[in-house]
Order: sequence, then C-alpha cells, then structure tokens
Amino acid sequence: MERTIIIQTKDKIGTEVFLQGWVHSIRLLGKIAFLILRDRSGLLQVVIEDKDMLNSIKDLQVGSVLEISGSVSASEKTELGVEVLASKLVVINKVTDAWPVEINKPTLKANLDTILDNRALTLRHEIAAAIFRIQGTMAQTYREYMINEGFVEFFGPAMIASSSEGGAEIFKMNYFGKEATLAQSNQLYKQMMVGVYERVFGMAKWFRAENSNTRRHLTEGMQYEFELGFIKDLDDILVHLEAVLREMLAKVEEKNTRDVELLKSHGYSLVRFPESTVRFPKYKFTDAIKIFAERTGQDTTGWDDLTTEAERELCEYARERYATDFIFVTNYPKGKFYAYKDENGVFQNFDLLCRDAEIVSGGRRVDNYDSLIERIKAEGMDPAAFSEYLSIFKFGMPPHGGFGLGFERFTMLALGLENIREASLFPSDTKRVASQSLGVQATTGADSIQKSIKQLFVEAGLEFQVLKHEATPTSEDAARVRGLSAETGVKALILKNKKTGENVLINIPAHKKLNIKKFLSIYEITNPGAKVEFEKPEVIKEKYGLIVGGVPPFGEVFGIKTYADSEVFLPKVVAFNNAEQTESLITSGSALEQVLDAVEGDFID
Ligand code: AMO
Repeated sequence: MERTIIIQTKDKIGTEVFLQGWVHSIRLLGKIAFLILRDRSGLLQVVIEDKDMLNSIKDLQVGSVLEISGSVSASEKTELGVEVLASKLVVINKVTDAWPVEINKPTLKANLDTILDNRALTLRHEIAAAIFRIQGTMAQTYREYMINEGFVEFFGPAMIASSSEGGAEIFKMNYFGKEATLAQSNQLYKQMMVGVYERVFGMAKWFRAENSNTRRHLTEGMQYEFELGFIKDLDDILVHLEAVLREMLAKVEEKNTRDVELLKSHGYSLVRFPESTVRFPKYKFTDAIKIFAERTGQDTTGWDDLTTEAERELCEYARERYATDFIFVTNYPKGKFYAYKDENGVFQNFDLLCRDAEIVSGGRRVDNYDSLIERIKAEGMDPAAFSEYLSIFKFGMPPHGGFGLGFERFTMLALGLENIREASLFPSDTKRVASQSLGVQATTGADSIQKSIKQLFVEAGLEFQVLKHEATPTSEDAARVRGLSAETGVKALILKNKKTGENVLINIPAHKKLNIKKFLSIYEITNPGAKVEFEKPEVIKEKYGLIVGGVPPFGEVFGIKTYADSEVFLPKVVAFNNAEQTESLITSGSALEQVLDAVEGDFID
C-alpha cells in the first residue's frame, strides 16, 4: 500500500491507510494505548487495542521508527479531527537509550548549552523545527525576489588569500605551508561580479575570529550578499533591502502559518514593519547620536560608532515614534576600506538596526583605483594582497554599492528569539564548533589537568605553593599531611545528572557537608526537574583520568560545569588536591576566587 502522510488522513475517513513515522509519545492505559505518531506533516493519534501490539510497544522510547497500518475514523478529541485504529504495527528501528532531553514536550526544558550539546536531537523539537522551516522560506524568498529583480546569483569562495573586511577577526589556516584565510564575507567577490553582471546576489558563508561571547555573535554564519551597479545614491540600495525584508516576512506568514502560530503561542513575536506605503525611518549618524544623547542624557562627543546601548535605544525610539522595529542609520564617521566618501568627505554607508541590534551593513563603494590603494594602505594592509580585486578598478567599474544581511541575526530578531544560536543549525562560537562544545577536547589526565591549573595561577599573576606528600584519599588525611586546619581544605565533588548523564563539580569547604537540596535549587533553574547522584569513582577515573581524593576544584579545566559554595573563598589560606592524591596546591581564598570559573552559591548544611 502507498504511504499516507499524516496530514492526508483527514481526507481518508473510513479507509485503510499505511503510515510511517516516529513515536512522539505513548500513553499506555492497560488494555488500550494511545500512540502519537510524528511524520513530516504533523502528529496523529493511533489507537492500539491488540494484545500483541500492546506488548510490542510497551517499552518503546520516543523516536522509535514505526510502520503502522490501520483504519481512519473521525475523532472530536484530536486536533486533526481523526485517529487511526492500528491493525498492524512494525517496529523498524527501536530506540532503547534514554533521551538526554524530552523533545516531545511543548517546551524544551533544558538550558541552551544542553540543547546545543545535543543539537542533532534537539532540532527535532517542534519549536526548533519551526524556526528552521521558516529560515528555509526566508532563503527561498530572498532568492526569488533577487532573481525577479534581474540579479544573478553567484557563489564566491570561502577560502581566500587575504582579508575581505580588514580588521583582526580573521581565521588563518596553514595552506600547504602557506597562509590562507577563511572569508569574513564575499565583499570583494560581489564587487568583482558587478563588473560581470551589474546586479548580483549571493548567500554565502562567512567566518570571523570574533572573540565575543554574546547573544548575537557567532564565528561562522551566512550573509545575504547584494551588490548593484550604476547606483545614484544610497536609496537605490535601501529600496531593495526594505522590499526584500518585507517580502521575506510576508512569505513566512503565508507559507509557515502553523510554525508562526506555534512560535506566537510560546511568546515569540514577529518583527514589525512600517505600513506598506511608508519607508523605514532613516537617520544620519550625527542625528542618531543626538537622539540618543537627548533620550539618555549621555555625552556622545567624539563617537564614531554606536554602542550596543545606543543601538537598543534607537530601536526603542523607532518603535515609539514610527511603530516599527526597523531603523536605518547612515553616514557613519568611519567606514571600511572599500566604503565610498562623497565630495564632502562623508561616508555613504549605513547600518540597518532591528529590534535591538544591527542586522545589515552596506553602502556605496570606492570605485576609483588610486583612492582604494590609499585606503588599503591606510588600514595597514598591503595592496599587493588585493591585486585581483584591485584589477577590476582599472578595467571599468560603475558607481556601485550593496549590503550584507546577517542571516542568523535577522532570523533571531525577526522571530524574537533570545539568542542567535537558536537561529543557527549547528552554531560555532568562542566555545563551540558546529554546536559541539570544545569542552569535549578539554584537558584530561591528571598530569595535564595539574599543569593547566598551575598555568591559570601563573597567567593571573597569583601566588601559590605546591606541596608533594603521601597519598591522601580523604580530606582529613589531606589536612593532616598539609599541616593545615580542616577549614582551609576545598573538597571537590563530582555529581551526575541522572537524566542527562551530565557531570557537574561542586566545591565546598572540606569540613562541611553538601546540601543537595540547596544545590538543586540553583541547578534546577537551568535543568528543570533534575535529579543528581554522586558520580562513580571508576567513571571519574575513566572519563577524566582522576582518582577520587585527587579531584581538583577546577571542573571547567576538564570540561565540567563548576559550582562553588561561597565559603570556600573566605579563608586566608586554602588548599586543595591538585589532580593527584599526592599533590596539594596552597593559595589564598581570594586568589582561588579570581581564577576559578564557577557559579557561586550556598550549597552546604
Ligand atoms: P558587516 O561586517 O557589518 O558588513 O556584516 C554584515 C552583517 O553580518 C552580520 N554579522 C554577524 N552576525 C553574527 N555574528 C557575527 N560575528 C557577525 N558579524 C557580522 C550582522 C552584520 O550586520 N561586507 C560588509 C557588508 C556590505 O557592506 O555589503 C560586511 O560584512 O548582521
């Protein structure tokens, strides 16, 4: 029998259907079970009454892949208006492992770190799935708009010889013994392509060694590139930008109705445009900072860029005055080396701010060979490294300009997401590559951990002493051989989250007892409903190369989230076993507080 997609069952009441999908949930009620099946089109209730079938599903976990045959009947109790009574059920792939997070609940009850650590699985949650379906619509609409307007799509290189944006945020790589870089954007290439097609667009990867750990920075992303030849002024660019953004959101509302409703029902809200006949508000930089100064009383003298706070405030202003989430700021006092200055020395560049941050940069470009050489030199760069780019200006470049739209930034702000990482499938940032934590490459093995911890103190210029001694399996032993009082000791305990298997490390004063309830009250904020137990010594040995009694307080060094009771930092002298039972590091409480990356709280009786 041909497969029926879940959404089609609505039109097949009274007939037999053959379904394929994943177990979304199972409710076993003795002689009857309600199994919710998920496929690409939605969820369906399957009723199971047959004894053997009930037996075969009783220990099935969420995500198991099934084939079900059955008859469709109308049902007032289900959202779809139908349900299926199963006559045959085949388990194609059975899930037996416990899920690290519950993906079948309306909200994913896990913190962002856990969500990203398990990205391939958490993407299956309906909210994440909705976000990226919407992104797909945005991408398709961008492409369609550009093609309809006579732009040609181009695919620029991601590995390039020199910088494309200037600045220091460049990933360099060893390229067969020579140096190459990962493109910060397709800037130079889109300009080159204007010489070929006049109007071009691209959807390109960029890479930036941006050491900013914020809710809006990534190190890898996509930019919607756009470049237009024979422009008169900035407005030739802005009209397209405004129109394509409106079109992208309009198509999302039209094609992704269910996804948008789902997001709205979870408190997300779509970005607000001005009335269809009204242009986006636009302010020159000098006027924008005046508005900021007036609204906040802050002194903006000497500013050549907007601060994060100013961007937020200007967006607030746009909302109050124009009832829109967008505002252009033009003519910044500084520009990149390719940014055009008019005859009055004013940069013809702009940023588009949305909700509280910049989502697009753009402007007219320098099109004169000699001025460009000067500008490149002024940035401390060597024009020889730009020879191919520069060649186009000797062979006929029209007045031109364009923009780069940060795709993840736009998705985040257009949908009202909290964090840019939610708008990137497999985000890379200062701590992750393709969503995988660099913590998995954390130091392991007592020797390396020990050295890394000493290094932390050395780098911070803090004093410490190292004491070699007999093995000290307990904190009492440790205090005795150190010749210090028990109050000076720091006890590092490794716990395990029973549901996710994640380890956490808690530091408490050696003479005190851990109060798990108090710890959970903090831990539960980011891990709702979590239960914890002490990790087994053999697991600690295997995972981190550490023996209990030698575990140091620095969990982050070996990739474990770390907590510390505030009392451990109080004593003038503190001591802890540094990765071995036979070595102690002695320092002061305040020095420890400076170098220990830990969540502080009250975790003791
Ligand atoms: P710019 O460097 O301003 O301009 O980048 C354009 C847009 O890309 C996004 N973006 C980022 N998003 C997340 N994390 C980052 N680290 C990050 N860096 C940039 C932002 C930003 O507005 N070549 C020019 C564009 C042009 O003039 O055509 C450029 O790259 O949304």
